[in-house]
Amino acid sequence: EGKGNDRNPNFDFKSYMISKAESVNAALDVSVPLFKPLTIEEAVRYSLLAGGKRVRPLLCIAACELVGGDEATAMSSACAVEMIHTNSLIHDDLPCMDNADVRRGKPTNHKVFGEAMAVLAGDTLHALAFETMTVMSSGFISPERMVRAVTELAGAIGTKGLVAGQVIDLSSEGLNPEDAGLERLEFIHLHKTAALLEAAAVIGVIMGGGTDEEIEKLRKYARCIGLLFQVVDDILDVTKSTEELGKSAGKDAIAGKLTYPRLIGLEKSRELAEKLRREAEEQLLGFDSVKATPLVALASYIASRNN
Ligand code: GRG
Repeated sequence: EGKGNDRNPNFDFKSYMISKAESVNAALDVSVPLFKPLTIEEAVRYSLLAGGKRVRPLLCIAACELVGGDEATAMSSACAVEMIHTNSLIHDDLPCMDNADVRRGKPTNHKVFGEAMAVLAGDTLHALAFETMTVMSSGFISPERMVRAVTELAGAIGTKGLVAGQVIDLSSEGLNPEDAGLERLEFIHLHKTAALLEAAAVIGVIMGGGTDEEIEKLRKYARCIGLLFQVVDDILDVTKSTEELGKSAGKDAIAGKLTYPRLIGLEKSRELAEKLRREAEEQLLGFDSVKATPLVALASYIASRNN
């Protein structure tokens, strides 16, 4: 399990993921040095280095490598995308949003450093993302490509991206899931989850010197795996809650969260997941099949994860 795939039987995705995550973690570590007074840098490092899966940086690097670029060229952008992601998680967990106590297996940022510091840690990551990607990449790529990449990342955050998804998500609270509709659910996922994955992939292609056509293929690939991630998440919510009824894993399903199985049923949700995985893979057909291997494996990993 997890070792190899059809096109490249010797490819081990788990090892690939771990080794990329290690490079990203090392780059993130040096991107936020500790200055005195310590609190704000500590708060930033606490969440940034808390050990997420680093899917977005991996996607950025793999997309860059797909079109012939290398890891080093994509690294600062990969870190920038992860900084924006961490920023969104810290703010999402605040009492005025999701009011969450635990994130990445640790107490949330505001639980440890207080709400004011958590807001500021998020703001710091937002600024640091753009500083990191622009300062660290100058000399690697043309100013024109850099501007395009910055525009792409900015676009994924605001009212065309994360913020839009969060606004609609917050305004859906208390709606009867049956009345909320599939369109609303898809809007939320396309903005809260897919938008930043799209930016990660597209920026990777831009850094690697890819064409407009390649950019759009990777955009579509990332949109599919973003939705796939959420459909699988919803399916796991249901299957877990029936397996261990009443335990915390199934809490959301029981509380009446808006999910795919709730709207279209479990069987149709599984079909949708398979369709999205296939659609994601199709976007990679025109590329060098060895270079596409990590991205094919990423789609399969997201489709078949079971916790
Ligand atoms: C200030 C950038 C910013 C945004 C404000 C708070 C907000 C608007 C949006 C919330 C966005 C959000 C929390 C989306 C959830 C996306 C998601 C699928 C999170 C889980 O991602 P994983 O599984 O987590 O990749 P790890 O911890 O592995 O990185």
